[in-house]
Amino acid sequence: MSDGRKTSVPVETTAQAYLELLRARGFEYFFGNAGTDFGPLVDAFAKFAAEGKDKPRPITVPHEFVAVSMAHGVTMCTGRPQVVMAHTIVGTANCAGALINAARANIPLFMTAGRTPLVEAGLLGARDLYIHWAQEAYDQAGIIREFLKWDYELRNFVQLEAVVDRALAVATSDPQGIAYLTLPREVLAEPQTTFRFAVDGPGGPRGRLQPDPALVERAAALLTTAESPLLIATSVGRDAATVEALVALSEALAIPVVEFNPTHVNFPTSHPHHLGFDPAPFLERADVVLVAESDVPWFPARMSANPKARVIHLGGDPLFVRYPIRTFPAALNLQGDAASTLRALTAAALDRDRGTLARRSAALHAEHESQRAAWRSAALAVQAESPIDFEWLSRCIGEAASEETVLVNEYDLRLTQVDRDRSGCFFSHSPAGCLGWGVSAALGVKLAQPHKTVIATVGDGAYIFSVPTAAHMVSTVYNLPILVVIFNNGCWGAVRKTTAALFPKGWAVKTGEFPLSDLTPAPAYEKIVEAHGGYGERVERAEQVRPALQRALKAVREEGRQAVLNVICKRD
Ligand SMILES: Cc1ncc(C[n+]2csc(CCOP(=O)(O)OP(=O)(O)O)c2C)c(N)n1
Repeated sequence: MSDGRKTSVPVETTAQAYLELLRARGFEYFFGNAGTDFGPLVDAFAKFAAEGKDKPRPITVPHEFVAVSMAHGVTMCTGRPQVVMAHTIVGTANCAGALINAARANIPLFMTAGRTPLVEAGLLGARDLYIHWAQEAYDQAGIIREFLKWDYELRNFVQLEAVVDRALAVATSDPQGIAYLTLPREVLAEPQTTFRFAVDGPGGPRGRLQPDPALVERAAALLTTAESPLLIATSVGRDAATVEALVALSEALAIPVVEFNPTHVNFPTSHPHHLGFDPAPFLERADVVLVAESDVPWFPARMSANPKARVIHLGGDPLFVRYPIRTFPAALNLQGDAASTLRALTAAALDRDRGTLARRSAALHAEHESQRAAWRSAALAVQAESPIDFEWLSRCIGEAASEETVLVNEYDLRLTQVDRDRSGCFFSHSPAGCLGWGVSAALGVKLAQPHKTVIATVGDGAYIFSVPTAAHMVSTVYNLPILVVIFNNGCWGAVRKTTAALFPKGWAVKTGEFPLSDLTPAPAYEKIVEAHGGYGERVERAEQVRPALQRALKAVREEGRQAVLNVICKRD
């Protein structure tokens, strides 16, 4: 908690003061993609290095999409916000897709950008290059404002501490998101002598938002008396404490849990109450549905919920107010910290006769077992097929994952084929799904947790979107060996599948031609990593998958080299 203590440091410029402040506020990394606006910061970082100050550590990232996605990756496994800095309007534009991902995933992020010099002459840092005129916009933050919680421009040195602290407070308050600050060159370059600031920053802990106790009681009564309750979770595991709370509630009332499009481990997959990833079979009979941090608990166009079901939504923002349209039925909206809400629900649960609960739990267990048997058979049925099936490849990755492995999935890994029991052993793409995130997010995870083995699972499409040269270069320079497994089906399968689903008897299905979705002839993706000194291998036959994974993991774990497996898969 802040005790208001102040400290003073000698500084020569505002930029140096800014870095001192970031250091004091505990920022670990500074992901930068620099331009002519960065001069004062480049110089300040050089001074920092000469003084042996290693935090925030500057990380040079040669594409902004990679920089933001790496910061996303660090924060999703540590919870701690990072700083990214891009170059003026153009760098901000390159960040946009990754920022949309971070915003929809509620990643707290301090996003900053240079701002072309304000004045045309007369101040240190004034315009002196051709680009300095055209790189000014009437509203730089407007490029991405819809996905920000807050934006501001640093006007002068006097407000430096207040502005940075406000950005941090806003970004980390629930629901968490992005604060965006522009930094004019003259302000950063302005000469200073001393910087005096509060050691801890203002404001004590904000605490966890508690749900309305009266609503908790009503929800608990509904859940307790339900004959066929159902719990659907998507991102509730963002906070590891919530997983335990979810297990306790599920066990107390024998409620099955379905993870629909999970972004985190929400509930251990081997728990007998885990009933997979598709709510459809359970929705029709469920009389009470608890939706836990799930923006889309089911697809109304494809699955029908029991029209009489009482639906309870819980989470920091159960209405997802930033989504223009989202109208799932809601008997109750429990707004509040998810872990606290789940604990309160468990505590408020009424007595239910033990016989009923035991019978229900046994039925869930049986269903759980038969699901697993079916999933296993589905993978074994295609284990000899080449081109390789996604199910078999996913199963082999699941087997190869050890206790200390983190899977970072961008779409293609089949969740039914991997165990996801420990919090933090799995992350998936943002609900916004701007492709290219997976490889860089995995680099962020490796940066935050160097002792872990990190495997990114991506499609060939997603790999191309990930700006591979920039990502592999950062991996080499900062010693971040990860394994990337490319599920290479030679196309944008999602585009083909949705076309076929829309028009099952249409021209594309009839002719077998799906224009605008083909990614062949494909390059030898495994050679790209080789150019970066990494281990690359093309895998064409099903029986090669397991040994190839072992070879690649050996390169990563024992040789400290990044690796890419280009696995030739069949099209759906
Ligand atoms: C930046 C961006 N552009 C386009 C899309 C639309 N899109 C969604 S999935 C997909 C195909 C992804 O291809 P791949 O990664 O190879 O996976 P596959 O669908 O083949 O399994 C595309 C193009 C997107 N989500 N993001």
